[in-house]
Amino acid sequence: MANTQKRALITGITGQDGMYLAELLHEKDYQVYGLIRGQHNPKRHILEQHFPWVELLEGDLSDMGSLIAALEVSQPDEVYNLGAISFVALSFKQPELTGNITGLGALRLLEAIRVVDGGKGKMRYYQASTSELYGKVRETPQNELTPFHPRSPYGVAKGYAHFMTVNYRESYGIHASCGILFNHESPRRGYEFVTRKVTSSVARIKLGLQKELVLGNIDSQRDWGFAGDYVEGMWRMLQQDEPDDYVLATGVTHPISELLDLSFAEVGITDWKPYVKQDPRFMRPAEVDLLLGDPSKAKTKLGWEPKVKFPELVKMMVANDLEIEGKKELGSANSGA
Ligand code: F7E
Repeated sequence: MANTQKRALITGITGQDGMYLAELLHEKDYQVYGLIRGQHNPKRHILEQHFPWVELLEGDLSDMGSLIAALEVSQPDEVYNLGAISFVALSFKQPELTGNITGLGALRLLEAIRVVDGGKGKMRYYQASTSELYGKVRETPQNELTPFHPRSPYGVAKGYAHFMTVNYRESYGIHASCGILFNHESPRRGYEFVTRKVTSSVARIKLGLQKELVLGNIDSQRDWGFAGDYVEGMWRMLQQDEPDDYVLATGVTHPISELLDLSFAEVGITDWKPYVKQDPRFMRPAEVDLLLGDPSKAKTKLGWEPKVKFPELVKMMVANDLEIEGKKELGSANSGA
């Protein structure tokens, strides 16, 4: 009997979205392949320990041959391109690298699909587009038709990847879709992003491990959702008969001050001002002031809706960081440090 198990290849599998998506696809009985880059990738052991059912393939978005090889080995029905230099602040410091990985990386993967799939139309493609494309926003809320005006090398590189995906769809008939995802967070979020920086610092302040939290511009507003909800939307896009582009967002925006209010309240601190400092080091050369997404197309066409609300998300992240930081403290106390 022919093997009907679906196969998926994920780039960026070591990130929060990659992990949630891998879990979702595993639950749906996919064979999951993950592209992993570099010698001694520090996150490799996390995947091997917690996701033993993922088959890791060595490769890099900057290396076309490795992408062709990964597609030939995995023969995926679905390819999710989540790999990127995704930290906006870093993209200002390393714009060329960002262009190469975040922008050209998508082109290489699309081109590899074109070559390996050979026009059979078997391999569907998901491109992780982003609300950073809207940048200096032309209208609020932002939807699929809102013009793009990116404000960082990251946003510009994502614009290239976005339009290249549309172009491969229109030129070669590849089932390629872009998810324009607004900020999405989780206990697996990297510590460099503002939500995790705040929740981990709040936990450390509560435990007496840190005195203050130093931030950049706290006037910006973001439409923050839960990453676990968003990967479901990615998957739904690739189950449609026709490829298309969709906004995934909550439809509610929050200032950073609200993130601070909720996070500090979780540890019983009502006035956070004495703990929070600002430093120009964390300011960006150009800022995205306000993002607010309109997810109505995803709701109507994909039946997708985010479940976790912002206060619940913050609660989940602070609780997780209290546990992690508490264990670290216990570890150092036991070692007599
Ligand atoms: O910044 C401000 C910062 O780095 C949010 C990525 O996943 O979402 C993310 O991009 C806001 C900005 O996320 C600090 O200036 C203040 O206004 O958490 P962030 P981001 O830049 O919105 C989009 C959708 C993506 O696609 C990206 O890949 O917070 N902010 N003080 C700070 N931000 C950071 N990181 N650190 C601070 O100390």
